[in-house]
Amino acid sequence: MHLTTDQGIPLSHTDDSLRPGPRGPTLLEDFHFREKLTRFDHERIPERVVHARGSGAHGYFQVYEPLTRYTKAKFLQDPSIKTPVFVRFSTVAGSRGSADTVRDVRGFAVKFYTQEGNFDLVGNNMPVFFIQDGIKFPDVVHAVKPEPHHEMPQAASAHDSFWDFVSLVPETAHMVMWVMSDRALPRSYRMMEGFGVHTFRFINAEGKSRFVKFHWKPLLGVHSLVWDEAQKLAGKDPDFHRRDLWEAIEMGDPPEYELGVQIIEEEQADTLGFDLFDATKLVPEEVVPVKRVGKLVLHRNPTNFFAETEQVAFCVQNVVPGIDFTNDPLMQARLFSYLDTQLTRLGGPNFAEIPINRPLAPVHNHQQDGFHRHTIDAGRANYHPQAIPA
Ligand code: HDE
Repeated sequence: MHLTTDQGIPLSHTDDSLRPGPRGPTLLEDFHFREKLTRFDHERIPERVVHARGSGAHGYFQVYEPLTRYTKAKFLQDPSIKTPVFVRFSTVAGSRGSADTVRDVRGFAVKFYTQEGNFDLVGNNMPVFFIQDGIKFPDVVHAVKPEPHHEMPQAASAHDSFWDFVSLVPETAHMVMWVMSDRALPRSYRMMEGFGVHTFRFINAEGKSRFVKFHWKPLLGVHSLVWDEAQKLAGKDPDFHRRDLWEAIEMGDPPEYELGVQIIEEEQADTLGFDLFDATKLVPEEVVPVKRVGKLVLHRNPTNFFAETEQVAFCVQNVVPGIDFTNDPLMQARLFSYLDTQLTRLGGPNFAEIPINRPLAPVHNHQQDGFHRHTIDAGRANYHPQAIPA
C-alpha cells in the first residue's frame, strides 16, 4: 500500500524534505513535509482533569431475567440481547503516563450502547465518595493532585495538602477509610468491584419509581496487592494493570463481572436512618441485599488507544428510559460537569459523533453545525414543529 497525504495524494518519498540543492534550505512548497509536521505538532489533546490514566476494553452485557417489574429499560428486559459495551478503568489523581499500582480510587466507567441510546454508568471501585456536594469537587481534587508550586507528588493520595483538606472536612472520613485500605491497591482490574455510588431510580412501564444502587461484582473475586508489592511494581512495571487486562483478553480469558442492584422502595428510604442521597453513605448489603441481575464480559481489546480509550466520553447524564436521577447534590453537579468537560477535551459539541461515542440507536434531532461536524443534514426544515415538505 503506498503512502498518501491527508488529501489522498500519492507520495513517492517521506524520508527527506524537498530542498533546492544538497544543503537546502527546505522549501516551503513541500506540502507533504508541512502536513506531516503539522499533524505531529497537534497530536495531543488535554488529558482528563481527573482519571487521566486509563485502560479500556470492549465487551457485552446480558441480563439474566427480565427486570420488567422494576424498569422499562429495554436492555434489561430480554436475556437473549447482548448489549455492546465499552469499559474504561482508571486511576484518579495521576497524569496519563503515571504508574498503575498507586494508592488511589479506581474509575469503573461503562458505556452501554443500547437500542434506546447510550447509558453511561460512570462508577468507582469504592461505594462512597469524599464529599456530599459537587461544589467541593474542585477543592478535593486540588488537594489530592500534585501541589501547585512544584507539581509533586505524582499519583499519590497521602500527602500534606490532602491530609490538610480531609482533616478540615469531616464528611471525607468514610471515603478516607476506603482509600487507606487494600481496596486502593487492586491486584487487577479483573478483580475489582464497581459501584454507581449515587442512588439512581428505576422506573417501570406503569411509571412507578424505586431507588436503586448499582454494583459490579468480579467473578474472580476481589483481590488486592500489599503496599510493598504495589510500590515495587510501580517501578518495575508501571503498566501492570493495563498489561494484565490486555493480556487476559488476548489470551482468551475475558474478565467477567455481574451487575448487582440494591432496590429500595421509596417508602423504605425514610426508615434507613441515613440520607439515601448522601454519597458518603452506603446501603449495607445485609440491610438491602445485592441482587445479581446480569453479566458483563470484556472480550475484545481496543484497536487504537487514542481513538477509543482516550476519546471515549462518559457522561453521567446519558441515561435511557427506565433509569433516572435523584436529588443527590453530588450527582446533580456531575450532570453538568461531564458534558462541560468534553467540550474542551474533545474540541467542541460534536464529540458524540466520534466512533467510540456514537450510539448504535439512530439519532434524529435538529442540532447542527459546530466544530468537527460529521453528519450531513439534508432538507430545509431544521426546526420543530415543521409542516413544509422536507
Ligand atoms: Fe467524576 N469526573 N466527577 N466522579 N469521574 C470525570 O469527566 C466530576 C465522581 C468518574 O474513564 C471528568 O470526562 C465531578 C464520582 C470516572 O473517562 C469530570 C464530581 C464518581 C471518571 C468529572 C465527580 C466519579 C470521571 C474528568 C463531583 C464515581 C472517568 C474527565 C460532583 C461515582 C471516566 C471526564 C473515564 C471523570 C467530574 C465525582 C467517577 C471533570 C464534578 C462520585 C470513573 O467531568
